[in-house]
Amino acid sequence: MKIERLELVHLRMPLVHFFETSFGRVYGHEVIIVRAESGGLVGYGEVPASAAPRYSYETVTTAWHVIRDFLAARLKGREFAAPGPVSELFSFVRGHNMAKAGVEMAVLDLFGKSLGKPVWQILGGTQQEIPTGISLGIEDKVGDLLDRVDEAAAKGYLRIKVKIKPRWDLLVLSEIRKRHPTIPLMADANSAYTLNDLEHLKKLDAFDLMMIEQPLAYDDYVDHAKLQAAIKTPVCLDESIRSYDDARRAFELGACRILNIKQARVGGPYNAKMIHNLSKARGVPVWCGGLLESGVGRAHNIALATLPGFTLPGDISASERYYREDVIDPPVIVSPQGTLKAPPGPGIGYNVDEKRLSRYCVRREYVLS
Ligand code: OSB
Ligand code: MG
Repeated sequence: MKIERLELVHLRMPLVHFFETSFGRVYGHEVIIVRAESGGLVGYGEVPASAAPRYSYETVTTAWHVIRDFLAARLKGREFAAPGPVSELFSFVRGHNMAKAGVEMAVLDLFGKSLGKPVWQILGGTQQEIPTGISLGIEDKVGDLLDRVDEAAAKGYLRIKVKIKPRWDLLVLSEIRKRHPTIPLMADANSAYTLNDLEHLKKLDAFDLMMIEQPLAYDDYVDHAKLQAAIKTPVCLDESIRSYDDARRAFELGACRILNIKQARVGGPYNAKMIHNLSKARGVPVWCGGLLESGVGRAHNIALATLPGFTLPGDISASERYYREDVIDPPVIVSPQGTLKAPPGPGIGYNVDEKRLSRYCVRREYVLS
C-alpha cells in the first residue's frame, strides 16, 4: 500500500465542562486529525496536542510544522507491505512523539480498512470488552467535585481519578472517601509536588488510593523512586515515560509500580505496545491514559486497551463526558457496567463524520499529495 495523500485538519472543540489540572484550566481542546488516503480509502489518526505547551512541549502548531516539513516526505512513494511501526521512519526527528503518533495511527487505520480488519485485532488485542474510568478536574468548590464524583459513580465508571495539587488534595480526598468508602479511587498531580512535600504526600496513604499518578517532576525517575520507597500507595508514571527505554529505566530504579500508557505520548501504537509488553513481562499493571481526544484518538485508545496487559480501568470515557458532538458516529458509549466494547468493523471501527470535521476545523492542508 502507498499513502497517496496526507492531510492535516486542525480542530478546535469546546468541552462540555472546563478541565482543570495543576497546570491550568481549559474550556476547549485543539487537536490535529491526520487523514491518510489510499485507493479511495481514508485512515484517521489524531495528534491530541493542545494549543499551549503545558502537559508536553508539543502543541498543535509544532506538530503541524513537524509533520508537514519533516515527517510527510518520508511516506512519499513508499510501499508498505503490512501494518507496522511507521514511526521508525521518523527516528531522524528527535522527540515530537505526538506528531509521529498521529501519522502512525492514520496509516494503521488505513491498513485496517484495506485489510477489512479492526485495528485492535491487528495490534493483537484480546479483550474486546474493556473496563473504564473517568478523570475529573479541579473545581472551584469541593462540593462541585463531589457532585461530579456522584454522577460518575452512578454512570458505572469503574474507577474515579481526581486531579490534585497542594491545597486541593487531603480535604478533597477525605470528602470523597466519606461518601464513597470503597470506590476505586486515584489521584493525578501532574507534577505539582517535589520531594520537599514528602511528609505531606505520606498522608495520602490514609485514603486507600489505587495509585498516585505523576506526583513529581515531569522528567524525573530518581525522586519518584525515593517517594515510592517511602509511601504505601503505588506510584504511577505518566509524563516521565516517553519511550520503551524510559519505561525500562523507571522499572530498574523502582520509580513506579504502575504505568499510564498514552500512545500519543510515546510516539504511536507500536511503541505503546512495546511498553505494554515490557510491563507485562515485569508484572507491572498498565492502563490506557487519555488527552481529551476527539472520537478519532479515543477509538485508537480503545483499540490499544484491548491488549492483555491493560488490566486496570483507563481514562477512556464516553464521548458525552468531553464533547456535546463527537466527530465519530456512533459516539463512544460506556455500558452501565462501566465497560467499553471495541467495535468489530475494519480500522478504528467508527465512522468519522467529515461534516463535523469541517464544523470544528480552523485550518486544513495537504502535506503530501
Ligand atoms: O495527566 O492524564 C493526564 C488530560 C489532559 C492532559 C493530561 C491528562 C489528562 C487527563 C484526562 O487526565 C484524560 C482523559 O480523560 O482524556
Ligand atoms: Mg496524568
